[in-house]
Amino acid sequence: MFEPVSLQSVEELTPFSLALVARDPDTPPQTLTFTLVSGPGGLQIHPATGLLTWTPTEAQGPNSYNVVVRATEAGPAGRSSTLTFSIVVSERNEAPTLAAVPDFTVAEGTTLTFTGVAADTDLPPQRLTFSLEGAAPPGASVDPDTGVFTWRIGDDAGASTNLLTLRVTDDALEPKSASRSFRVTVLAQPRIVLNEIHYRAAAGGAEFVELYNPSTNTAWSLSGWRLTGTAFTFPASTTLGPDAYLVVARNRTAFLAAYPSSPAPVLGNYIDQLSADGGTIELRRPLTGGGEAIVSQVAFRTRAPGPWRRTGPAPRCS
Ligand SMILES: [Ca+2]
Ligand SMILES: [Ca+2]
Ligand SMILES: [Ca+2]
Repeated sequence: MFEPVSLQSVEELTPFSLALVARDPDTPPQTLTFTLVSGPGGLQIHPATGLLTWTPTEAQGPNSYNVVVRATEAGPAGRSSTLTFSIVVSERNEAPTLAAVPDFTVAEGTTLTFTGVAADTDLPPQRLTFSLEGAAPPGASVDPDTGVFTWRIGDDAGASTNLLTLRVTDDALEPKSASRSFRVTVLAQPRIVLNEIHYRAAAGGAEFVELYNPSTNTAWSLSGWRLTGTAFTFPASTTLGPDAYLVVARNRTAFLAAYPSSPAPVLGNYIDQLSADGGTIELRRPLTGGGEAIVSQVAFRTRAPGPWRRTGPAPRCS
C-alpha cells in the first residue's frame, strides 16, 4: 500500500525527485518492485527503492502530468497496488541571447545599418523586442521587431566616437534581456570646394584660386594637399577652419596690391600650368598609404564663359 502523495510541482529544466513509500502489510514484508505505469517522457523510477527522478525539458513546461506507479510483491502470485498523482511543471524564463555587434568606422554622410541577431530558447516561443539603451545619437534607431539598426549620419555631422548598446527583451511576465555594446567612429569627410577661380586679372600676377570649407564643425589641415594646374602644394601649417576661405594667389605680392583688404588668408605663389584655353584645376589630398583623392575639381575654358564642371554649387570663374 502506497503512502499518499500530494500534488507535486517543479520548474522545467530543474531536477525533480520523489521517494515513494509503499508498505507490504504481510508479515514478514515481501520485497516490492516499483514500476512506472504511465507518466511524462523522461520520468524514471528505481525498481527497488521507488525513487522517482526527472528533469523536465523546456518543451514539457508549462504543463501538468498524471503519474501512475505500481508496487508489486515478489513471487509468481505477487499482489500489486497503484498510486496516481500529478506533477505540475512551471515555465522558467531563460534570458534571450544577442550576437556580438562589431565596432564600425563610417564616414559622415553615410547610412550605417546592420541587423541584430537574437534568440530565445524558451518554449512556447516568446516575442523579442529590440531597443537602444540610453541616449542614442540623433537619427539612430532600431526596428523593435526586425532588429534592423539604422543610422543616417548627417553630411556635416563631424567626427565623433559613439558608444551604443543594443538590447533585446523577451515578453515573459518577468522579462529578461540581453545587450551588446558597440562603438561607432564617425570620420569627417573633406568637402572643401574650389569656390572661385580668377584667371584674368587686370594686374598681372593677381590671379587666384579661392577655397571654401562649408563644414560647420570641421577644420582641415591642408598639409601636403595640392592644386593641379597650378603646381601648388600647401605648406605643412596650412589649416582651413569651418566656414572659412583661403586664397592661393599666382603672385602673392601682386594679389595683395590688387586686393589689399582680402579677408581670407593668402598663400602663393603658384605657377600657371593651364593652357591658353583653360584647363582643369583639382584640389587633391594625400591618402594614408599612398595615392591622392580629388576633393574638388573645376574644368574651365578661358575663351568663353565656362563651361566648367564641379559637383556642388558652381564656382565663380572670371
Ligand atoms: Ca526568454
Ligand atoms: Ca523556459
Ligand atoms: Ca517551456
